[in-house]
Amino acid sequence: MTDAPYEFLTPDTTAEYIKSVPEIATKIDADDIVSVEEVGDGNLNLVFIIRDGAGRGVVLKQALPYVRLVGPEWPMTPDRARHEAEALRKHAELVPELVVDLYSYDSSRYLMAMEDLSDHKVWRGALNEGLRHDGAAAAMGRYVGAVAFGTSCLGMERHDLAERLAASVNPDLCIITEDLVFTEPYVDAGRNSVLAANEKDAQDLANDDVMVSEMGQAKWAFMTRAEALIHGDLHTGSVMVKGESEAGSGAAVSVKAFDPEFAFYGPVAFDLGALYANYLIAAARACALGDEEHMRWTLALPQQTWTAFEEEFRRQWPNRVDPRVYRDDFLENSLDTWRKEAWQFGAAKMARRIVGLAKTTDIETLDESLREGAARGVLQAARLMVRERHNGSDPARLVELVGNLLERTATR
Ligand code: SR1
Ligand code: MG
Repeated sequence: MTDAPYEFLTPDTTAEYIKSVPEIATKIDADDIVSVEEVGDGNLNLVFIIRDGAGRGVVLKQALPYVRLVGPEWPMTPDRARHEAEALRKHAELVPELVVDLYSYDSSRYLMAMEDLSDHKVWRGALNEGLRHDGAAAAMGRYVGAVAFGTSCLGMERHDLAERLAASVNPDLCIITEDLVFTEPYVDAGRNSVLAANEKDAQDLANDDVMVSEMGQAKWAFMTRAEALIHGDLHTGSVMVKGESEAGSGAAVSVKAFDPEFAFYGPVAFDLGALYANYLIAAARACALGDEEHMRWTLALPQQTWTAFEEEFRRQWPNRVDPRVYRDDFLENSLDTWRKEAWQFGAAKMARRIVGLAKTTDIETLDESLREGAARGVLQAARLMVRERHNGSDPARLVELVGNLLERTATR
């Protein structure tokens, strides 16, 4: 489905556009633009960073009516930009310091203006460089916890919730996830690819009855459980981090989620699983490169995210809108369910990034000889996680379970 044609931004039209929108005209001097950079390295959109002579900047992001990664032959509703803008606004009501600041949304051109975070790094890139941002995983756990509580029936009045839920139905983007994350790694639709050396690993994954059965459960949860307005694509490429040192490492002084175009009312643990998966993929890279220290650091991140998530959710719990039947047993059951589901969704996200469309630079930029073992390790870790989650879902267990496996499968 493509919506009506609309004007696409070009480097030459950004200044004129900025002048026409009062919310951004004050953020930057459109008569003194010194650079316009197209930096859209995601799979879907156009992204420009515009700077003026005084060093101020804004980001303009426009949804194209197709999937950029593939081209116009894969049409995709640009209304995803509205979902992104609405999720950013709602999430910013809850944790403004953990979300990129949205200045304006233009529904006629599916175009957002937002703060320039050029003094931050995309977390995936930082992880690939071996940089550490202590506290970033906890910040994202707190973000997921605040969103889980604040956008659910625990944190919202029922009419507001129903209206928000209805407006958040995001079928085209959800279908991408249903297909690419939960289905195609097991039933190839012609979009899968792996190194020749990993073909048997991909076959073993697709033939793994336990894994496929777990993916059926996970897909069902994704398609039916409207728990909260989740981010929907919370991988490390959807997080910006700023370290305390110039080099960009050390304690994270700022951590911001962005790019929630896949947002919808879905299962809370899906966002946790996305984070876990991408931490473990970063660990596979570090292991392949023989960077034991960075591997250990990344393997500890799931636990940091979970702990902060749980703390935030428990902190909010006394404020629930209607405590009549949502008693403490409900809290404990919910946390138990999400703790376990985070492993399952994490496994789904790991397998898709190795076998399916839209892979990660963590693995893809490795030399082929190293990539073979890293890819194998991630796939085997996913298969182990769907089994082991039933034996204890404390994410601290992932350190040894996944760490040992990655060491065994490495081809360095
Ligand atoms: C066709 S879009 C491919 C992927 O890019 C996004 O980041 C989502 O993860 C999606 O699955
Ligand atoms: Mg994205």
